[in-house]
Amino acid sequence: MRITAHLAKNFTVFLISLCISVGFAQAPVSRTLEDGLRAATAKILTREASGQLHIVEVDAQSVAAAKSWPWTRDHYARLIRQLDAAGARSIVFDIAFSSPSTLEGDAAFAQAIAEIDTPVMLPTFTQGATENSRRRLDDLPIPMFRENVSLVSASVLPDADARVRSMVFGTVTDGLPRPSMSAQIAGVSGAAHTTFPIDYSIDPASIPRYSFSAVENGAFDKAGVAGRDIIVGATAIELGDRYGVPIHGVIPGVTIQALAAETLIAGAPLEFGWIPLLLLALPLAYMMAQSKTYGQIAFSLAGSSAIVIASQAFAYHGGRIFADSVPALVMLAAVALAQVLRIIRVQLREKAMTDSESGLPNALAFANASHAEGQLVATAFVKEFDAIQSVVGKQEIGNFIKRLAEKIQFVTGIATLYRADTRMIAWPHDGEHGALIDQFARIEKALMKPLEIAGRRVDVGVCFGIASESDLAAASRAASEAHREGKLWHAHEDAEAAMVEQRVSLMGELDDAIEAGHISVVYQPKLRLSTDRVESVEALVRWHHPERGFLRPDHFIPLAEESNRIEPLTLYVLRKTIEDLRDWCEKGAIISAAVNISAKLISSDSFMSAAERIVRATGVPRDRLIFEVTESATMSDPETAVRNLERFRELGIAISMDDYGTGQSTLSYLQLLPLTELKIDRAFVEHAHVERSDALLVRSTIQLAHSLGLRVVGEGVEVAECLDFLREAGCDYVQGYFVSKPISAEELFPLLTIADEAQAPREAEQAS
Ligand code: G
Ligand code: G
Ligand code: MN
Repeated sequence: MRITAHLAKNFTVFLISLCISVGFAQAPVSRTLEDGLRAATAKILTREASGQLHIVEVDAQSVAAAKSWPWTRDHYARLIRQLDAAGARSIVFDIAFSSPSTLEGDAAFAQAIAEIDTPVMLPTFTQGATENSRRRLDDLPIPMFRENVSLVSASVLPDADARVRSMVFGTVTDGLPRPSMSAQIAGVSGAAHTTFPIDYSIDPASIPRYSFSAVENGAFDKAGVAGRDIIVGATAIELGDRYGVPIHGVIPGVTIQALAAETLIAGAPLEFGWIPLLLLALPLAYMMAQSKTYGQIAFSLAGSSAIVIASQAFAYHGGRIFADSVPALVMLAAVALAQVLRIIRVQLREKAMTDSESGLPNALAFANASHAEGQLVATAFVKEFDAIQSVVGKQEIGNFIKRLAEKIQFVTGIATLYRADTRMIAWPHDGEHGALIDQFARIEKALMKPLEIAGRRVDVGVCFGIASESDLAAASRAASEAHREGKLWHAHEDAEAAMVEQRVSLMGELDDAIEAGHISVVYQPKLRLSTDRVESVEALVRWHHPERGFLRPDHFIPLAEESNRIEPLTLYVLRKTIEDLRDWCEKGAIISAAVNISAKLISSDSFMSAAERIVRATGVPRDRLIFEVTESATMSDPETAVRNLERFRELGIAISMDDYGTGQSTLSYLQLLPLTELKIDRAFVEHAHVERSDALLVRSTIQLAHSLGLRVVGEGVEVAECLDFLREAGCDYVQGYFVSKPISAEELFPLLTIADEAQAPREAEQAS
């Protein structure tokens, strides 16, 4: 579909260009350009005359020597006798003999013609009877000369611009067809009144010349004349027989006749017209139509034109073929112009689809992008946009949007984000709603760390909108709605309906999933830096859904929280963890294990008592079980939280503060809670070894935690440098992909330290 449309568009451009060039071929200006081009080529590719043709010129010197003008014709008589004696092959006169002169002179010439062996040719001219008249008068030599000569046509026909470019093969004079002088000399025949172009690349100076008076007096190179064709004509300026021609300026008619004859001697040229080179230009133009940049177009146009002109020159010089190139060049220029216009249009279109501040594609670009059926669209709405703008300044706002987009891109992995509106960034989403909501949560988390804009740290709050069928406007409205309601996200009605359905069905399956064993628990090691051993782990839940495949906890934990299914799920994880923990302890491992406890459960009495029952029934070793709670979980209702956490403490469960740094807790607040451990959030740890501000925060947090008697875990350690940094900063434990990914209980056990082995370091530590 696209390809045919593309071809059709190309074809139209071609057709229009072709019409322009064909139209141009008919225009007089085309002829002018063509003549100019031919002249230029002829000037560069000059050639020598054949040497067969010699000129005897009635030059100024000869006229001066004769002392009177017109001279009497006995001069001609002496001339032809000399030439005959020297063995000339033929003698042609480009001088009119149409009126009588002196009796003796004329008689002497007539007699000489009759007596010599060399054939003599005299000219006939065709002239207008009066200026502007169409009737033509034929101008023949007087009868007494006509006896022993052949008559040749010597008419010269200048073009409209008074330049002589072509010559006829022959004319009809006095009712008889006669060859032109040049056709006769070259021995070429052609139909009367058809013309051939004179080859002005032949250098007139290479035609041998003799002064009339010298020949008449026998003072010339006789051997040089033997066997040659001689053409006699006037070159003296005062005799006036001169015409304008291309390249050589104004030259005597006899020289034109000689060049015309030389043209035919070299082989009659062929006029091929403009079609062959236009055909050659077609594939070149097609190639040019593939150019994508101005540079390519210029290069292609120059190259194609050079090929056309070189072909023209080669045909002319090598094959004596005259081919016109102007229509072909016009065709190339037209296609180049069309291509330039196309690029300009694409650029304008791109400009219209780009947000000038941030350089991101805009809403128009979103509308023009192709979207899969049923694709969702998400928008992020920047809260307090005006305040941010006044802080970073108007000129940095684009930069701000770009940085924000990068952050979202980093979390979502989406290739193209759009600036849907001043304060809104949008992106398409192909998967389920649930995954999108995970993304929102992760973006929100990533933005807990301020953005760095022009040296300023900017706190950004966002909320989100979702709509289905790529309805950007609906998604934007939904995001505004979320903002109004103070929620993290809001879904447009259609999207909401689909989500509710998905959620209900997923949560309906959760209970069965536990029963069916689709829910499992994996453990991510926390490495203790003082011993370089794994002495603690975090339990992380996994759901292997039979149809949907592996579901991320980020996806179903929030759903479980909302639909009151988090309690049974957490109790399941707790039971499983305690089971494994006891198993490891019985085998002598030094290990503690942490379970994540959602905010909701901390203040839930039913969860409290259920957890209490399990812990009492199984009797886990004191302080080997840890509950990880997040900062925000405890802050909504601190009193209840503190009371409940105290109850866990009494059961011998250690409390760890998860994701530290992403909330707003203060030192005094931390003191309220019965904590054992502080986990610094991944967002700060990840780059602490390269980013100064992060390093500072991590160091001061470690100091603070130590002063409160807490041990510190650094989360999200992915590289050795980061681990080294934390060790140097005094961190107690590290967790992250560099140490290990979350692994199964079976995979974990070999990594653990068995009590006997660890005896020595343990004792040493206690002693200190
Ligand atoms: O490892 P992972 O991608 O699994 O964890 C994603 C998020 O889900 C983490 O923030 C983690 O705290 C949370 N999570 C994992 N398992 C549990 C669980 O059993 N209960 C709760 N409440 N959160 C969990
Ligand atoms: O929020 P909580 O502390 O429960 O987070 C655990 C989450 O962190 C899990 O999703 C786990 O897969 C992830 N995680 C653990 N180590 C790393 C790490 O080194 N890099 C990254 N990017 N994620 C990690
Ligand atoms: Mn955790």
